[in-house]
Amino acid sequence: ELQYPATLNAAAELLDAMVARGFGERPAIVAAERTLTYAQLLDEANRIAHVLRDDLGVIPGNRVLLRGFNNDVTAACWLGVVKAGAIAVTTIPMLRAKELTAVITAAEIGVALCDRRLAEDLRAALPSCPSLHTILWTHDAAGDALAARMVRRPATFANVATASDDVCMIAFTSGTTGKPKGTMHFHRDVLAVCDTFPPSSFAPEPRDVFIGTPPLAFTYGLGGALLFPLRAGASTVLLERLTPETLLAAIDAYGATICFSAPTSYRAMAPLAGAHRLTSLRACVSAGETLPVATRTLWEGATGVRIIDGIGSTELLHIFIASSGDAIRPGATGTPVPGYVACILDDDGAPLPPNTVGRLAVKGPTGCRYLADPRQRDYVQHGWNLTGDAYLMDDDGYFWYQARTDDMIIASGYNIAGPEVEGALLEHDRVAECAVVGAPDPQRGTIVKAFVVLRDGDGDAALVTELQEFVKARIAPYKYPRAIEFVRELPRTQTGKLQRYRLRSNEVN
Ligand code: 3SK
Repeated sequence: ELQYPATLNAAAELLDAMVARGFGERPAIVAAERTLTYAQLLDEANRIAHVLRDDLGVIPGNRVLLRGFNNDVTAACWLGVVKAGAIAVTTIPMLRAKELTAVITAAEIGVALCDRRLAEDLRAALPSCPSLHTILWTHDAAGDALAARMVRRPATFANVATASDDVCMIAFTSGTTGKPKGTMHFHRDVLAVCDTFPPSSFAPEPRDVFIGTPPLAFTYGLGGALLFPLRAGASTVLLERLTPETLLAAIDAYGATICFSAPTSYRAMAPLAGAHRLTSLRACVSAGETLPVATRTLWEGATGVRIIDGIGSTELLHIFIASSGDAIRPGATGTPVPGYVACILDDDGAPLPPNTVGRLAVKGPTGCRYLADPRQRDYVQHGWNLTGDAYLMDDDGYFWYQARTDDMIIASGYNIAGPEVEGALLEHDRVAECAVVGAPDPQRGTIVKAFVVLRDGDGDAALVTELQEFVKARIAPYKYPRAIEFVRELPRTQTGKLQRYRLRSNEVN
């Protein structure tokens, strides 16, 4: 069992402790413009902690919004916030004003550190966010406000002596209804995820170089691109806006050994892999959505590197079921990560026998703590975290994904709530009714598909494009419906309830 001291600051363990252990001159973060050693990263995080405390009056327990791309500054800000005993609330760059407002309001954010390139939506959110009193801009051509303050502050900082069960981060997940839920995680949780999945799956070492696609604002990316490399004394390559082609090129250029990504990305990279050496790569992690056997076969055939599949959740912070090496069974996600236990329950919470589909239930060193949200009662029952996934466990204890138990759509590694996309579509004058579901797609696995009933007239290709652009302008663009089908009516029960299963199986007219 994992044991951590009662007084624990996760950032101090990931940075100060590593420098004290002799990692100071080793590269910690490799970014496009510069490389930061562990000592330099510590210096920067300390200055940020000073700016937060001494310039902005941030006190332990305050929530600080972080809005940036995957780069050295976002990483140093996260560490600085946690050193100061505050709570890091990272948001993915694509969030629009409406979504930012919901996050800022729910987390009662007072201070934001925001990349100037992402200013527009934060500015648009401001009038509806009375709690937000201070924004410091980074990456600002007109003068980087955070950097200007950092140079005036000391490079050493007395880390706040937080309790191991003080909250250090709140990660938001959009949930099935589209109303975001904040998931709170303790300092000890941050270390627990570093000390469970990575050592049991790919045993990171100081010579490892991590790289990957998920944003730092998604807990999958935070672990794979920051927490896991630092805990191992390794280095992480943080590059903005990676595409399949640039990720492959970067693996070679930086000699990356461990890659974190999602099935769609491995599928997109596989045909291009032949043009790259990829000799440094020793482990590829896939999560965020189920890994199709065909994608595994394609990637492994092209590169010879096996994919470590896993399932995690924002609620549990990181991966809790996975398989690696000879234990891989294509098609199965794997077995519980050491430290976690999992089982399959029926709708009444009773355990189901092997080979029976039911609700995946998980327990371990991390667990769901929603920020002031009654949905806590649905997610945690009798001590089990119910992830919302339907799974079966075979006779050998392997877990096989079946479907989502709710209406959440998982596309390209993102959780997308159908009702939120419906809400955006319904703002369009011509849309009378709509329903959004996940639809199978040969290239992407699952795509967002909208069934739309028009007020009048017929739909055509021009209207499809118009509706797609309309949605992109209202909510984060990755949520837009890649497919739109115009129908005369939506399938409903006699009591008017939408029959989503009929839409998924395309039983519409
Ligand atoms: O979706 C997942 O599988 C996942 C993995 C790690 C961390 C967070 C999530 C949602």
